Amino acid sequence: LRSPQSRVRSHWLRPPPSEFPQSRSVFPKNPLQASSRRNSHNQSLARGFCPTLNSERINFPTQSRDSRRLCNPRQDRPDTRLEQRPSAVEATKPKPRRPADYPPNGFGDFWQRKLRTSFRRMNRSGSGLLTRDDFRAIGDEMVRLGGLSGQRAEDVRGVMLRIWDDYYRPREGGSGISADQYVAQKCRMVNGPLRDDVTRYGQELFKAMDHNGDERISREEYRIFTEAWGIGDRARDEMFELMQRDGAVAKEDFLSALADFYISEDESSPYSRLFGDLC
Ligand SMILES: [Ca+2]
Repeated sequence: LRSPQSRVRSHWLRPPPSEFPQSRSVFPKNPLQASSRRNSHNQSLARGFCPTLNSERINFPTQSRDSRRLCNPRQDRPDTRLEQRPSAVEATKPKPRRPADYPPNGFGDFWQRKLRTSFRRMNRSGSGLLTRDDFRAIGDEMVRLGGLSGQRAEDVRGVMLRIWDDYYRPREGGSGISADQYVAQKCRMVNGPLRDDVTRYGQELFKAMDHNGDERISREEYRIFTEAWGIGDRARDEMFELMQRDGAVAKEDFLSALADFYISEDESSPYSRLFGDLC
């Protein structure tokens, strides 16, 4: 008689060749059998079973890409084809350009319409004469809509008044400028100093828009800016989608859009509506 220990040991010993069970090849010779196994495998996948995981039920949606990838170790890399495909909005985004890269401006009618549109947005009083009071009113409105107080409120008001003093105040005297004077001023500058000024002007405006100082314009901050300037909802949503990345607008994207608006004569540019529908 064999002791219990020897029986346990014999269980792990390799049996003689004659005692091998009938081996079953994983590659059946019969093609019908192979086809049957493939079908069974596919049906298991369709039902959400994963044969390589001991047939446990996987609660993935039936036939989802994820379930098939989990069940097939060869497909261990995620499918990035959809992620690489640009969205419709991404496809219409113009390539960022520096102000100096634009060709000389010929003062065309379309470009002048853009300027008159921006003039109307800034002329909050609607008097036809752009004055310091317009910029004070815009600053006050941005503070009110943003619920700002203290130093931050003073900073926003200060930026708007500085924009008036540095970029719009008539150097020849007088309390304000008309739309014609505004356009004439831009015609004198667009092929010269405006190429630098538009970046500095945009940086100042960005400071007033960025209420929490994180160097990005959130959707809410952009809403406050457009409401204070009288820019319509449709243009607001369209421009934000064009400029945003990861849900907010970075400074370089805003500066690029602003430069396009003030310098480009391209009628197909989507940034033509940065200050709302053209007048
Ligand atoms: Ca911000």
